[in-house]
Amino acid sequence: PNPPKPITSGKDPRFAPTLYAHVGQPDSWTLAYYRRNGGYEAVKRAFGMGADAVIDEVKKSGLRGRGGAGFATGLKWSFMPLNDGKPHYIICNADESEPGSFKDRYLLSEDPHQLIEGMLIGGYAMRASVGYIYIRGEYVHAAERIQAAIEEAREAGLLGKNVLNSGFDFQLYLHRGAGAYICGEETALMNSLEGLRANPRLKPPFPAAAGLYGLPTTINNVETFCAATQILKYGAEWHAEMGTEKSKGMKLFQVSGPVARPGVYELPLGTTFRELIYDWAGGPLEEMKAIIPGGSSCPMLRWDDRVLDTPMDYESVAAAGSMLGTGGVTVIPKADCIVNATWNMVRFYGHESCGKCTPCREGISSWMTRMYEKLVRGHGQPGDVQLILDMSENIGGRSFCALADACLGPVLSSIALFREEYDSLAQFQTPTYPPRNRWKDA
Ligand code: L3W
Repeated sequence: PNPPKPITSGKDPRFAPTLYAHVGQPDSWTLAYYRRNGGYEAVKRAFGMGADAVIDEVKKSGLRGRGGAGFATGLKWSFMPLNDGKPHYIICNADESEPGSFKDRYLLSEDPHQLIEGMLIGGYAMRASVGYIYIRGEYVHAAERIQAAIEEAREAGLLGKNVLNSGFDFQLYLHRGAGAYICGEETALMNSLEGLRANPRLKPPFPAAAGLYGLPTTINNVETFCAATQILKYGAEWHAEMGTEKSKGMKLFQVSGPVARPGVYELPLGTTFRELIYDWAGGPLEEMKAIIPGGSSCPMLRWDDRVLDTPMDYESVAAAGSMLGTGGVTVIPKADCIVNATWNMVRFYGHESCGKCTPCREGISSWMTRMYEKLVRGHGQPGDVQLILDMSENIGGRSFCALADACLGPVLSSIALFREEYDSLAQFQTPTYPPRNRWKDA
């Protein structure tokens, strides 16, 4: 089919939303609606091309993982062994818990068949006959919609044995988490699926070599699978035309904080922060001082012209000193206390640490959280900021998974940018009274 006509007034009229095209439409989550709008045509095209050609198509499209790391999707798919005779698994990571990220929940609840089709395409390409959607426990409504969509698809012969008479068998299961952020880390997620405690595993081996139940597994984010559906529908060239040289396609950007219209916006990679915040999100409602580009794990940047004019693609945001992450943009107003805002994030990571390794368990959950509490509660002493920096040095790069490093993103960046705010809270002197000389006084 021809690429869709723009339904928004984007700066570049070639680009129209596809991932979110049906979000908000009545009955968009039903199979009847999805089919009326060209649903399950992409997977038919995939079956016609053959599995290897599907992987090549995804490689050609330039799609990169939308969960935060931006790893090349086609390359990841090609890591799966082809003819090893073992069962293969694919998993959709729907454990969206990163503060500032809320794009997947609407894909899940409003367009579940787009995801199921993407997983069919992935499963077919990677010779996996079983797929799991691991959804965070708090997404109750989305889980109900996904479960209903899976059942509808199964009844229509889109899941199960011999999907659409292609000879390909594919079973899909929904698994609900119980509210732990760490389950979004891919190896912890697999442990949780296996019924174990959600502690991360050592990498390598990467999941493609030894994943779920020790078998070849590929894990992709919700948006990544949905993008695969669109790529198979409109072609790799269509996808590769959007975005920048190394960051191709459309991306779901999220804006939170005091702006006129916070929400999710589907825009080409490479759109500037200024365009997202001013033209789409309606502009800030008060004076701003900082911006978190991609979810709380990504270091914050100063709110200035240089940062606002930075294109939101993986390379440019990295060059500006942060990460694009999930594209969850949070703006921080000038009037907010940066130490308090950072404490909020530190508390989150401290609470979510799985406790497996010492730097994270003792460093983040205990020491870092207490140091911030001390500062914010007015007991900060000279030397406390340096102590936080020393602690960070002993935590960074020394933990088992990325959670502790993720916490250092906001900590180190906020100290680097707003040291004076920290120092102003580290002034408290322990009162010392001259010891009373009872004899002399007498
Ligand atoms: C085979 C290799 N596979 C890498 C695979 C790896 C994984 C993917 C990316 O964290 C980031 C994190 C958060 N052979 C491979 C290989 N792979 N090398 O590629 O791997 P990696 O390790 O770069 O990242 P990750 O551990 O998946 C993801 C950041 O995302 N983040 C958090 C997001 C939270 C959400 C959410 O709530 N929805 O997405 C935000 O920025 O800091 O850096 O599959 O196996 N040689």
